[in-house]
Amino acid sequence: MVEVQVLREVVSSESPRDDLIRRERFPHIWCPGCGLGTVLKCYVEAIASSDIPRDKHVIVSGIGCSGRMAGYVNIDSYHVTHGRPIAFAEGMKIVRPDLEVTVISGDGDLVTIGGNHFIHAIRRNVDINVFLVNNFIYGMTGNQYGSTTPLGARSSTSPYGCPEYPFNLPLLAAALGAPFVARWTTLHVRQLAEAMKKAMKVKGFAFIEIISPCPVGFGSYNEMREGMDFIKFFLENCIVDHNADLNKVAISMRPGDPIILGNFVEREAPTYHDLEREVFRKAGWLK
Ligand SMILES: Cc1ncc(C[n+]2csc(CCOP(=O)(O)OP(=O)(O)O)c2C)c(N)n1
Ligand code: SF4
Repeated sequence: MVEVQVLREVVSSESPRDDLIRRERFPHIWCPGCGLGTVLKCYVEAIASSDIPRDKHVIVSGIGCSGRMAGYVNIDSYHVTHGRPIAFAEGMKIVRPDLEVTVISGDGDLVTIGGNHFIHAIRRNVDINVFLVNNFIYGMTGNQYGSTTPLGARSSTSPYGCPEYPFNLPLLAAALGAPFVARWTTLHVRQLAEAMKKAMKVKGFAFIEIISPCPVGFGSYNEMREGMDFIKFFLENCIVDHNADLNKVAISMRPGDPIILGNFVEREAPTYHDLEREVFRKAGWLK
């Protein structure tokens, strides 16, 4: 009873970013200790402090706990089929280049089922932001392992340890030519919101891997049953190194193995939209 009362008070209290949040949809679906609320907070802070008008921001999410993000942000938002938010966002940006299109979704959605769209959008340097929430597992559907689950980590489908090597996502994105590549955790709130703001300014594919606590899913299989267990783990194991050798930033989630964070790549490269316009000009379709 006391908990319900506290929840009501939290839901009814005001926040300076209320206009950017769909409060009528609260309480949200996320578990206690989940990192997704912090990701939402950082995203609305980045929107509010960006110099891009609010009605130009668009969010696209796929399916999963992380995929519910689009439902809570009070801007034009799209909740699309599993694995397809990047494809959807690419199409929208091509038709409406004036929009600031951001994909926020999970690791399962964006690089396991949706991995093909991820690599091709980066290869083309489509001008969108992709903020991937990595909780190392398929949270919503019962904690199966996916392409980011660390080698040896337990899940409902790997009770004796995951037998696969995970993606090293900053290395993958950088190798494909992304002009902006960063990684932060939900403990690093200020750096994460700043990185999101930077990403919004980048011309081209801007990628942030957000390491996020999932105490109810990944944590329950790997002895981190409380949100605070993750926060403590991040405090003890994260190292910020903007110039890190990206060959060495794979995550094991084993105590003592660092999680390397930073804004790793910041460079300029012609975007798909620039190159397409050049072709149209040569063909005489544009002046
Ligand atoms: C085509 C299709 N396949 C499978 C599913 C079932 N499904 C829904 S959410 C999900 C996992 C999402 O995992 P992730 O993106 O990591 O998000 P999380 O829930 O961990 O935040 C799956 C497999 C689906 N909805 N559609
Ligand atoms: S299952 Fe994990 S990711 Fe999903 S809401 Fe719960 S803590 Fe968050």
